[in-house]
Amino acid sequence: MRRKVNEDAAFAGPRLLAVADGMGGYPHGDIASRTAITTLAGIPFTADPAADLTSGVAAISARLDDLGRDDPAMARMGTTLTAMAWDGHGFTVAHIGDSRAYLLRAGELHRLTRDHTMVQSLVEGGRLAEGDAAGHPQRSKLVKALQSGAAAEADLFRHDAQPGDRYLLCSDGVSGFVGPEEIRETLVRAARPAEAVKRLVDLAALAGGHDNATCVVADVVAPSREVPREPLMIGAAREPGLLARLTGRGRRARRPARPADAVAR
Ligand SMILES: [Mn+2]
Repeated sequence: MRRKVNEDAAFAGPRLLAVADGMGGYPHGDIASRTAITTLAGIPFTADPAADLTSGVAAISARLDDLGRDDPAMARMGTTLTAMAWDGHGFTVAHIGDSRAYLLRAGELHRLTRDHTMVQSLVEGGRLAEGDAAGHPQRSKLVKALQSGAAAEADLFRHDAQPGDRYLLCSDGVSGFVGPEEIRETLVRAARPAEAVKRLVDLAALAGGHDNATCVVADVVAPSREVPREPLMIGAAREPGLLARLTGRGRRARRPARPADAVAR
């Protein structure tokens, strides 16, 4: 089963990887996730991605507030956001909600982000076993999101990359239905990011995933490799005209490559 409206949106370019998932419980999650992705995609990233992401998150929040003020139906709409901005040696990560960023390095899967969910708080407080979290009926209940009329409190941190690293950003429509070992195996086996993306979305569907499943996979490669530069915008964020915004930017020693592949269903 799939939702009629895709509430996920994503962006994959040489300087920016991002996934946003419209928050359930209020209408217009698709507008909120699209606002997050198109706002970030419009930012001219500088040598200070942390500052860029901080102002980007503030700009998204202000835009959501404006939309909510103009139309009461949008007054509480919200979205998750997991975004990674490349600086030539690693990423600055901005994260709020329950979309996730993973790293595959030397065959091991590492989760880079912490879910802002009630269930995650229960797990950390020792009141719920980690293994019971994925099937918990309240697992999608967010304690933080980018929401119209609310303060934006995203986690912000830097992460060093290495050539050979493979990164996955995904919405809970993937991570809620495909277990960590399956994610790891898929990322290990896929020769190219596009294969991993397709397989993960297929696995989410096979597992009976009833949510939009969106992911972005990117490889970090050595500087000599020829890298396609065309950014890709998908899901609720697909709007021709914004696609070329990031091309020609970021001539750096290393960059996430091939470029990133992404798909949304
Ligand atoms: Mn979702």
